[in-house]
Amino acid sequence: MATKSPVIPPVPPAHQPQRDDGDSVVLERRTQKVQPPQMYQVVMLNDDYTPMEFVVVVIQEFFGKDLEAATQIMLKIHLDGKGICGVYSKDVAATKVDQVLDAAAKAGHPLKCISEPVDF
Ligand code: TYC
Repeated sequence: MATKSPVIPPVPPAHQPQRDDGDSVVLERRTQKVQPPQMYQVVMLNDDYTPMEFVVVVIQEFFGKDLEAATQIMLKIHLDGKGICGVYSKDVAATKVDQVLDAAAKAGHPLKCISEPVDF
């Protein structure tokens, strides 16, 4: 009975060990092909009705900021119309948005936030 010999795929020349004159083996450096994952920023929007204190508490609670940092972010949103609360992977950013919108709706405030790719 004939046995099948294993099929060994050829190694591309670029990845074959290169021998120099001595005994050492030099492997060619591979270029990095993977990209870092796209990150998403959670942007909170200003409105005329949500109390400042509520926004500060939300930023502390969901974005891990201390009172001073949360107050600075809230004031920036109040003055500029929007501000970045944090930068996360896509799923985490979406969860933060859900948490903020849920807390605002439960408290009866129109506070809104969105997530968008960084460098949008
Ligand atoms: N502009 C609101 C006020 O004067 C405060 C506020 C700040 C609302 C930030 C939303 O994302 C916001 N009460």
